[in-house]
Amino acid sequence: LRTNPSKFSIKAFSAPVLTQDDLKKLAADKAVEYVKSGMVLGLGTGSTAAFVVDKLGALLKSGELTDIVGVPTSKRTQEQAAALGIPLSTLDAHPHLDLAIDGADEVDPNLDLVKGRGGALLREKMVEAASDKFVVVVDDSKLVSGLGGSGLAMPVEVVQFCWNYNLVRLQGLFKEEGCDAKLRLDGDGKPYVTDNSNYIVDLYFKTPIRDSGGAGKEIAALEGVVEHGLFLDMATAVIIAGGDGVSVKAK
Ligand code: ABF
Repeated sequence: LRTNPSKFSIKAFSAPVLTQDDLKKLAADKAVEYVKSGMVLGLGTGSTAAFVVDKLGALLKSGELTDIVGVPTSKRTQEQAAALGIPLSTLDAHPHLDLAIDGADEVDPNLDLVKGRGGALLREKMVEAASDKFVVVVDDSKLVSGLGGSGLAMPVEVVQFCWNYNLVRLQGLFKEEGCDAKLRLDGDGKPYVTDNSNYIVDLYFKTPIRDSGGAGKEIAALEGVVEHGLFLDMATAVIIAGGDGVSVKAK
């Protein structure tokens, strides 16, 4: 069969441009495939995790999922899930979770994470550490070659008592690495207060953290530090949505 090329015109099809929210939703939809009826679930915080919670609510409503219980990682998520009719619980009542799904701020090639720019790091770490599986949902803007390498905040939750004392001590810890530390402020210029009534000191590294395990231990050793945003060796899988589609990296 021969065709006369001159008779055919080639139409240029341009793929629809996906927004960052589209990518977050794609990752969220993929993560929800891990959820089975009857599971106790850790519900994450942040805009990507919110898509997960929305989807869980929709699947409960349609009857495709039944008997799930959610343990929220923040007051925001608690309110969102309650409004969607998702039965809620706590670590006190459910100290062992089947699966937690949450977003992240940075993901490195080992699937280690920086989390907590949304301010919910303490409850996130408690809930996710209590889960059999921890699935992370991100768009590909969160991928870094080394943690702290994005130049954005690595949060540390500190008690309010003498917060400046701890700010100075945190500033001193990684001075040689050119790291700066700042008290996080809210939109009104007042100290940002977490769900646990603590403050947050954000660390800004100029280059990726050389030894994130060691850094985490040094930070945690300071009295008055409640938790830090290095989530090391916790993720069992990371779902990444990008222009080329959704991929899953697992340990
Ligand atoms: C939570 O939400 C946090 O640990 C992280 O700080 C943030 C990510 O938010 P988003 O999905 O909106 O980028 O997962």
